[in-house]
Amino acid sequence: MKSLDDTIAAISTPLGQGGIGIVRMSGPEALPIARRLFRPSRGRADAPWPAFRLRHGFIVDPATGARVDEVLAAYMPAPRTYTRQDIVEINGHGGIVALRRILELALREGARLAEPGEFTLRAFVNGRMDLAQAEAVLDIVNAQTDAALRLAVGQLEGRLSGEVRAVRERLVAALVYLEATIDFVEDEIPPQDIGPALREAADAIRGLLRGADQGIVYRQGIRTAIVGRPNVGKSSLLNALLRTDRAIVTPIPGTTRDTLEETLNLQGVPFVLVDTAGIAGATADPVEQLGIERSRRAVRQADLVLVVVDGSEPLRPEDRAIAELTEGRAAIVVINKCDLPTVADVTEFLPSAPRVRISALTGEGLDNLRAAMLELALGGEAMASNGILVGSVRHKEALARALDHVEKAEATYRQGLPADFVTIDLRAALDALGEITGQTVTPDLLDNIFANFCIGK
Ligand SMILES: Nc1nc2c(ncn2[C@@H]2O[C@H](COP(=O)(O)OP(=O)(O)OP(=O)(O)O)[C@@H](O)[C@H]2O)c(=O)[nH]1
Ligand SMILES: [Mg+2]
Repeated sequence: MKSLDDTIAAISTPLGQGGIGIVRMSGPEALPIARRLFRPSRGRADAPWPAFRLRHGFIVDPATGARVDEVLAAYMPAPRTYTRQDIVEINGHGGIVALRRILELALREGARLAEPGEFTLRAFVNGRMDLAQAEAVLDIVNAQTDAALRLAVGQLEGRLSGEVRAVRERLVAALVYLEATIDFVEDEIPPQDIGPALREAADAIRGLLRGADQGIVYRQGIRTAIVGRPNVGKSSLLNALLRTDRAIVTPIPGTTRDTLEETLNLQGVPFVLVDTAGIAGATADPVEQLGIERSRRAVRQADLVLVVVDGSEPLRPEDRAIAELTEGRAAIVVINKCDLPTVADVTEFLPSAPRVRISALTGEGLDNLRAAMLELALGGEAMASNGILVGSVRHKEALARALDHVEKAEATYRQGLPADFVTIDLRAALDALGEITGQTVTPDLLDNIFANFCIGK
């Protein structure tokens, strides 16, 4: 793992032109480096730097004395900071060139460029937050809807961690008792029934797992591919759902040649809509062929497929070929152009999928389509407003493993097997739960988690 004692620096605001941009430094050298670069507009440069206050001044290249930017700078001494280390933040004008210059100067003066998520990694390692909370920081940055944000903030506040800890404490108490019975002769410790504690722990984990599929949906969204043969109205449907003219629509088959993605927020669930090139039978056009290959890939990667057919025409062999592509996936048959007389007979078409008749042109039926999409995504339930929803596949997987071990421990305990049999599973369950909060975590896992962060966070 990277050294935690280096002083790291990064541009912490998005790249591009903005009103302000922030260069952040964390580590023991943050203040000395800042002192070498910063000239206050008032007071002496060598006077003590006031803590937790914004100071106005200039960043100056110490080698040339040239002014680089006019800034507001703040020094936050350890330990009451994000990383629990000394932090200096320099708020420059948002231009990317000036921010890069400030960062370069900080690096030249001895800082090291921060890796993705390294500030938050330090916050975790230095005990300011546990792992689930650190991951919540990433989720807050990435939240696409209010609901996803609410979940992430709840997790940052430690609600999931608190619940997981409570379960761990129960299991630890049971483990301590069992180990005592192994280590001491029976009559030295009062007998205790740990059955109820194991059952309660299992119930609590089951409760967390129950909401996990929904939580993951809110957090990660639903990849929704819109597929169909050319000209059935896929792009029109995308536009109608988004209420924009995002995609080009023409009466010419083969208008959309590449996939196009846009996020739709339906009651807090982010649906990543993917408009695709119409899948035709045989085509000689190489561009069209590539587009069609992408459409097939979009179906393979989708959580949900909207299979669009033109209701004003009989179904064609291509429609059936497309239907076959969706096998094994959640799909909705969207019968479009219902403002025209209906001709298509869809009774035999993807018989197990729900079907919705719409007109992308007039907007008719779109409410039913939205309802059907939500139904498939959430199984008909809305998010519990105060419940804890596990929103990450990683957490869900760890919980499932923990539950498995607790159930095994319960079974061996009830069979009256020697305590060692039970403690093996209790330890494994504790390890699995510890992966969520970070109490038991491997460096590889940490690297994996923090690699998803952006630099400067
Ligand atoms: N009457 C009627 N026409 C529609 C409807 N939806 C789309 N159209 C028309 O159908 C034609 C094709 O629409 P697009 O949205 O471009 O179809 P597409 O499936 O994206 O086509 P490709 O990109 O070529 O695969 C356009 O002329 C649309 O105006 C509808 O609900 N009713
Ligand atoms: Mg199109």
